[in-house]
Amino acid sequence: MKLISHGQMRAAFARQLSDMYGREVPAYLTLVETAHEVNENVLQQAGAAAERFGSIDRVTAERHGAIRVGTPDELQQVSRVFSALGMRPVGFYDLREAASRAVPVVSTAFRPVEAGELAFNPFRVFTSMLTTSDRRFFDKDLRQRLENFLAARRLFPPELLRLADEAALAGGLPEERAKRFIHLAVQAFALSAEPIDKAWYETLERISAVAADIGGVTSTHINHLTPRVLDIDDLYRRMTDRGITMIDAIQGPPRWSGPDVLLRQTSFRALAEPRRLRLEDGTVTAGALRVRFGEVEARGIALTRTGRKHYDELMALADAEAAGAAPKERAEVARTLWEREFPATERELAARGLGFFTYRPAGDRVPDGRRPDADLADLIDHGWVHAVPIVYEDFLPRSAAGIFQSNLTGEGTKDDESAAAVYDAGRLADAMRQEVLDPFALYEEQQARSLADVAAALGLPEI
Ligand code: OOG
Ligand code: NI
Repeated sequence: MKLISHGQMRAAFARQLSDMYGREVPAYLTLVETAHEVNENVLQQAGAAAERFGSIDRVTAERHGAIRVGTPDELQQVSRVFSALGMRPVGFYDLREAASRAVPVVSTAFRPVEAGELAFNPFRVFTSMLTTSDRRFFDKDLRQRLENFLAARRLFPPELLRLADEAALAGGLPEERAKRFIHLAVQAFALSAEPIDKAWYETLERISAVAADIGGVTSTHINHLTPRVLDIDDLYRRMTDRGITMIDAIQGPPRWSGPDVLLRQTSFRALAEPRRLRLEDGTVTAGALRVRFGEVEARGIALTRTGRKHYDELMALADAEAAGAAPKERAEVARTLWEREFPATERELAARGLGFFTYRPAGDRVPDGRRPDADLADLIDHGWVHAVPIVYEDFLPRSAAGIFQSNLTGEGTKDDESAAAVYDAGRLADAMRQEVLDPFALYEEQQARSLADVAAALGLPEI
């Protein structure tokens, strides 16, 4: 029987999730519409250059979502659902340390890993797990109550998990079952109409609004869905013109004259959504909670470990130089630093080993009597190879913390006297019984494969 592939299911899931989220959060539709306008505009002005980091079809369909779960078991179930969609856990982010406000979660991102799958549909989901055993946030009593509450809820119906496992095993699902799987998966991330225990929610909210959003309710929900845009500064202006209040800064590298690297993101503050609240006497009233928001992002070249180190150092320098300054001034300080310190061309990023590229032998090279050398900078400079940037497919812990924080109203509480519980990639991998992949290793492999092909084609030893 013909199977609907993981990639086809992922694309359908992303589309249907987007439809649902648009119905739930109309401001998201404004964001998508504005993103389309911006992308159209860039495409018209820049032509082919606009597609340097992916085809316009890919970029137009591209979204990332975010979800939050409470326990290792829940994370394991999430990983089964995403396996069926051809998405693997990549990267480990410790938001507990990256945020100044209380954000008691650690995260990974589920995404496709192969270039062909990413080009087909790059849908990814930033997935956070509550760190219930971190004593800095939850004392013994609260941890126990929290774990009891979480153990009693069920995020995913057994039928969904059964279909997920079947898809993972078979490499896809027959059409009817694929449709059923996608329907159930989308529903699992809808905002629930179940009444929320107000006192319990508020108990957790005093620790952190994120803890309340995760452990104060009986289901999970898609927390935001982020379109990709080709000019995020233009989008920021257009949203502001439309009367939507954005957070005060664009996260990530500054706008500058050199190549786009990594990831730039911005968001608008969570909107009040009607939720039903159960009071202590059992009555249910209409209330409102602000947890879901809108975010948009622009993506650039993936940096190597060395490139990333350089990036992190420049960010720290910008912070130090702009300490106490308003966001606009900080952006200006960062821009000046970048213009002075960061490689100004793709060629320099490639030759200095700071950015990831795929290489192929140049078919159009005019012979000049030279022999190629197994040296990358030399091959680039003498026209032996063409370099195509590898797009950054992951997230930035600091930006993620900024996005989380911009939506928290209170500081929350964190006891700095207690020791942090150890959560690392290995602990998430154990929970999921699945390796957490290292993003740098994925980009490295892709680049190395292309260089091996170049070496073979040019008759060179290893480059
Ligand atoms: C996730 C926040 C992080 C991003 O794009 O960095 C994130 C959340 O709010 O659950 O989505
Ligand atoms: Ni996000």
